[in-house]
Amino acid sequence: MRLTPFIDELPVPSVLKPQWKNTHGTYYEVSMTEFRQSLHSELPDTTVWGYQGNYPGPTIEVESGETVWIKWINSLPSKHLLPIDHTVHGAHRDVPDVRTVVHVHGACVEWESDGYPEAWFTRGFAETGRFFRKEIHQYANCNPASTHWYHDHALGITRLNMYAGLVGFYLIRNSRERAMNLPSGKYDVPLMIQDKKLNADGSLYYPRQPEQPVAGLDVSIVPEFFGDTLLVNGKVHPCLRVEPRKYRFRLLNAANSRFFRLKLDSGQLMYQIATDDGLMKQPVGVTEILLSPAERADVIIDFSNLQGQKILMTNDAPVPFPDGEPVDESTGRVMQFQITLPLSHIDTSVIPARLAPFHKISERAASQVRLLTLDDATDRYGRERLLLNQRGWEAPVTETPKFGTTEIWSLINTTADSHPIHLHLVHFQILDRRDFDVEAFKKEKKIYYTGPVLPPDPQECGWKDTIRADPRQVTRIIVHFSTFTGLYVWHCHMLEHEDYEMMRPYLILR
Ligand SMILES: [Cu+2]
Repeated sequence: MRLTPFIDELPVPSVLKPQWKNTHGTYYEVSMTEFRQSLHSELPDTTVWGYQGNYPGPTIEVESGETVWIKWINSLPSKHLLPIDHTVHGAHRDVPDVRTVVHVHGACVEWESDGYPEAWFTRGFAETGRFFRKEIHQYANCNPASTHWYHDHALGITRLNMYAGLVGFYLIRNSRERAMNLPSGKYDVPLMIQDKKLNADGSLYYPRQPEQPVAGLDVSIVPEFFGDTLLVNGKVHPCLRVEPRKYRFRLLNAANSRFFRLKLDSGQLMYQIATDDGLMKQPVGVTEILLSPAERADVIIDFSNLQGQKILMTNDAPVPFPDGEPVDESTGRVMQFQITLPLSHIDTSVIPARLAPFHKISERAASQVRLLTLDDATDRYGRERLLLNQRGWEAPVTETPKFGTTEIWSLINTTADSHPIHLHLVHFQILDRRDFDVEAFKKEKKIYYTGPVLPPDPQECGWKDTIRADPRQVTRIIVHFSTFTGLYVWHCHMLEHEDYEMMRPYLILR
């Protein structure tokens, strides 16, 4: 589908209103439903799934430390919008097709409310997965001010539920950040970037089969999904009319598998102020920002003195990343900023020279080093099946950090693609990356490094919950397990990988 770009205004999701709020906390109810919504003015409306009748769902805004309860309500039809592969883990014929469970990505949360993939529930909680514990989830929000997001996480169909539209922003704010005088209010705009394929009748297209169809299967999971059209906040190639002043944008890659490498065609700098889990030590001026699925970066863009101009946000990340196909005209453009609004008042917001204290965790603090491989395997249909540490989802738990300890996880990527690895609950720091000899490793199970130690990119110097593990490299992260105990997950955030079977449970022991 070729649709005229930059004719539709960027939608900004509304902020969710609570059912009630008192000194103990705040209670929300959020329904998931199927409805029709316009993704582009030249297309008929699209049937999507969303929260509170919106895709993306309403933005949930909370304070650091505020206790929040959310009743997530499944009011979806019993038939799925998209083709289900019943051969992948957790999606066999013995479970209902339409299952949901909500994960707040980046959340500091008890395990029973984390959105464990087997804690799914159906309409009216009629059926539930074996790890379902409660209808009302409780969030501690023991995080600094940060850009988080919520999305579906049901085992074996996460890629379909999220593609259908079950995604939204979850922003944590606090007085410390408010005192910094960053661009705020209508000058603080979240941007959720995704790719999709749309049929001429407006309906969502998701493949029933890979390019080489799998013999014997009506529907088969694909190795990765890459759409030919980019959307921001649920609108195809939108435009945003802005004032000639500074804006804060919260960039989120919410695509199934596509990486985005974002630039402005004006060549100007974006001042990154936050990573996945909060403000950085100091702002970093960058001309491009690479975001793998689920990564976030908050940036300040200054449109001062650019009155009347139009600035394009472009993307040039190959798919799969990093050695795949280049982008085309459609996937190479994200959205347009039109500096056409009059300045409503003098811009007094600032880009502070210092943002937040940040202390590097010392490697010596680690009591355990885990060597964890990212592996290619093949299933009984001859399809690629990606694994973590040679194990699938059903294998017994092997990562069992003790509460209060610090660990180094060495992610040994033996595959040809980059994988965004996400750990639930915790926030970590990246130590370094280093090339190694994959063939020798496969033969001898020993790591022979073939390159120098590479420090994290400037844009990664902060708290992270999702990190690129690049091909033929060992990526080391350092993690402190200090907020909750219980059963969580770690996984690749390319959703087609996560669903098959690049996801593992991990257990934080008391
Ligand atoms: Cu992956």
